[in-house]
Amino acid sequence: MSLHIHRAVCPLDCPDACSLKVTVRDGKMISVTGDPDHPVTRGAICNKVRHMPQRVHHPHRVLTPLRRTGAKGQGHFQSIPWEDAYDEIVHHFHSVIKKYGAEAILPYSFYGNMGKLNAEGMDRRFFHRLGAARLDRTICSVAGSAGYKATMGDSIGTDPEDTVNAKLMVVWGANLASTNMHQLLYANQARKNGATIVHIDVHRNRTGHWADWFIPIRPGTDGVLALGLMHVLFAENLVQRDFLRQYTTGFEELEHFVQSAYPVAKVAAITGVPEQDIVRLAHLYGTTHPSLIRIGNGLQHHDNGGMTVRTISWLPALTGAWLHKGGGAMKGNGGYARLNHSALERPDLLPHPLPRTFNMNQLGSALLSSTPPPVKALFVYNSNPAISAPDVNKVRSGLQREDLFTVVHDLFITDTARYADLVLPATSSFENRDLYSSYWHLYLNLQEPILPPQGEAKSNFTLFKELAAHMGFAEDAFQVTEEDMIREALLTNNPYLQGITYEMLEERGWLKLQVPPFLEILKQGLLTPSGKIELFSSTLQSSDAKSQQVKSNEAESEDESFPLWFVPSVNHHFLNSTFGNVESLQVPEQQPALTMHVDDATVRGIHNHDIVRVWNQRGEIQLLVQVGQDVLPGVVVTQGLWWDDKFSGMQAVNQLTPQRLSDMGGGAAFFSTRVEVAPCS
Ligand SMILES: Nc1nc2c(c(=O)[nH]1)N[C@H]1C(S)=C(S)[C@@H](COP(=O)(O)OP(=O)(O)OC[C@H]3O[C@@H](n4cnc5c(=O)[nH]c(N)nc54)[C@H](O)[C@@H]3O)O[C@H]1N2
Ligand SMILES: Nc1nc2c(c(=O)[nH]1)N[C@H]1C(S)=C(S)[C@@H](COP(=O)(O)OP(=O)(O)OC[C@H]3O[C@@H](n4cnc5c(=O)[nH]c(N)nc54)[C@H](O)[C@@H]3O)O[C@H]1N2
Ligand code: SF4
Ligand SMILES: [Mo]
Repeated sequence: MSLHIHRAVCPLDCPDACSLKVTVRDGKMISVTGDPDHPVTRGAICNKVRHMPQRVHHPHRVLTPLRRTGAKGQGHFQSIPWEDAYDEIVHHFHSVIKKYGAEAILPYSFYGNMGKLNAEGMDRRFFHRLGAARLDRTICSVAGSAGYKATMGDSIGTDPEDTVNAKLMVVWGANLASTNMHQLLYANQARKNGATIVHIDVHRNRTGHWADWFIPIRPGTDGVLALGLMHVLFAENLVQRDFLRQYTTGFEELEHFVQSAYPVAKVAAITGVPEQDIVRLAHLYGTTHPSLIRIGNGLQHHDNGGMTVRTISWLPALTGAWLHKGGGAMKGNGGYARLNHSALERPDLLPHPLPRTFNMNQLGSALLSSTPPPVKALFVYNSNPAISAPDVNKVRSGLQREDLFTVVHDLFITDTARYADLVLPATSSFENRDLYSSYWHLYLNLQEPILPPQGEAKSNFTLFKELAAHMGFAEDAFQVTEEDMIREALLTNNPYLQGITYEMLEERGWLKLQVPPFLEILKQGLLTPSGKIELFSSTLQSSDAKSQQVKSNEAESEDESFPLWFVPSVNHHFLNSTFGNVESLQVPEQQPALTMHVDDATVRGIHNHDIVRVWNQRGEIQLLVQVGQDVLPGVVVTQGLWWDDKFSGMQAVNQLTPQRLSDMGGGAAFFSTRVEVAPCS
């Protein structure tokens, strides 16, 4: 018997990017815990990843390449050798390219594995060289990132390790208790030292129950609330004018604008937050230091997501919160860890003129479009769009096309893979070497293989490298090892990465970026055009404050004959759709449910625990209803991206969500959805 405890990295799309201790017995992962030595993980991990062995050694893992034998969507496959799979792909790609051009081939991927080499490395090189259509990877956080960048120049904010010093933490549209547990642990520490925790959300979920003060708000109106807070802060002179003069642009314009356009009564009417609560929150925010705003994804999955985050990101400048250790704001800190992306992705391999680009939020339309050339081949990896993409009925109609050649590389026969012509077995991240950064904390982590590849599984890195060889791509870009590529990624002029080497990562497992205190960054100058914090930016005209006013009032593009706002967010025990097939994690989630206000239920004759129909112009699903007071009237919430086969195909919540793009960055508008609900007859 052999028993080893290895250092590892959590590969999931989660801000915490935990450092793990994995026990491996006779080549099998048997337990996973948090690394007690990692300064942020500090021995704690979520329940999901403690169940990682059940995922890695799941009896349904795909262990060989598979060729489809039944109809698309049915999920019938037979095992084939890798060489046959490669030959088939090469044959199809060549014939598509000959007839329609390489732009008729579309890669579709996201961050099922956050590893740099496996999510944005060899795959990108391959598709660039192929000349395939490009994919704009917009499904997660681009809208808010664009909004935040308009103010701050980059995705940089407060170091989470400093936030234990905060005396006020505003958790805004983030479900920390489920999605960022180590920020919650810092908040608990801060609370012990007297901090107040405020949660602003459309749903009193785990985070709302944990917070000291939960403020329910109407969906998509957070920007207006922020403007109302600014109104009070300016009116009562709770702003730091020295800071504003020194480090910001446009504050006089902003002051004038909020004073005239956003009186508290109007803000209360739009947001549903009572006037006295707006004033109380403004006082708390204006008088407490250090104060931190944790900006979540709930804000940016709306039509107005960019502008909402942009507006909220003005607040810390008004009170000078950036001056205090642990104060400021945090939306994403990915800007600090920026690696050498051109070395990783090799855009120099792209043909000229550049191939067309599809926005991943509009995959359904891309597959159904008749604009030439049609998409004739689709290559999906690190993602499960038949569940996670907006308007999945369109996506599935596209996947159903007989003339579409679809390859899916995954660990499982997901709902997407069921439509594939070829399913290729992917390794788990624990079978690979890769480099990880976090979009929240400031550490880089190195993963070395601690398990052998299961069955005939191959990593994305190996798959695309070998596919390149089969396509006859002879460039150096396809001859490298994982270690070479990590070294290339680390060679950058990013000042925060200076001094970090492969050898040091190999020796210690993780390293902290060299990020100075925020005031220093401010003094050096931000990446905005003015180098300052831009309130009313020079790149986005001030007129979009007007569009904020209009857009925040309603989801103006949704059909108003559907009276209820539908917010389908993620759940506690899955990671997007990942883990949705792990029984020990399905059990605590019970079943897909809809949270509804008692007034909305009563007028519809709906009782607690009824099964209800939820529908709009795009589709219909059925859910178990939970009637109560955890949402405002007019709002319904469901959590979790459940797999189809678990509850007879009626719960894919994204049947109802729109492909519409947000105001900035082309982001997804999952939460700007309207529906009607009725009891099932
Ligand atoms: N357990 C678990 N953890 C995860 C994930 C998971 O699926 N499960 N997913 C990971 C990924 S990819 C991401 S991007 C992050 C996302 O994590 P978060 O940033 O927490 O984002 P969400 O959970 O999408 O939404 C956060 C909250 O926004 C609320 N919300 C929706 N609309 C509005 C609104 O208009 N105003 C306000 N104030 N609140 C609103 C929702 O009710 C929800 O509580 O989590 C990561 N971590
Ligand atoms: N209704 C609604 N929809 C949403 C959201 C929401 O809040 N509400 N959140 C959105 C957000 S923020 C995000 S980020 C997206 C995420 O959506 P997806 O990118 O689809 O993420 P997952 O559903 O976790 O699927 C990831 C897949 O990658 C596979 N995978 C893991 N590791 C590897 C690997 O190394 N190689 C390969 N080839 N495959 C691997 C996993 O097995 C899994 O099937 O979902 C979005 N969809
Ligand atoms: S999912 Fe998040 S909290 Fe859980 S182990 Fe991974 S990084 Fe840590
Ligand atoms: Mo995400």
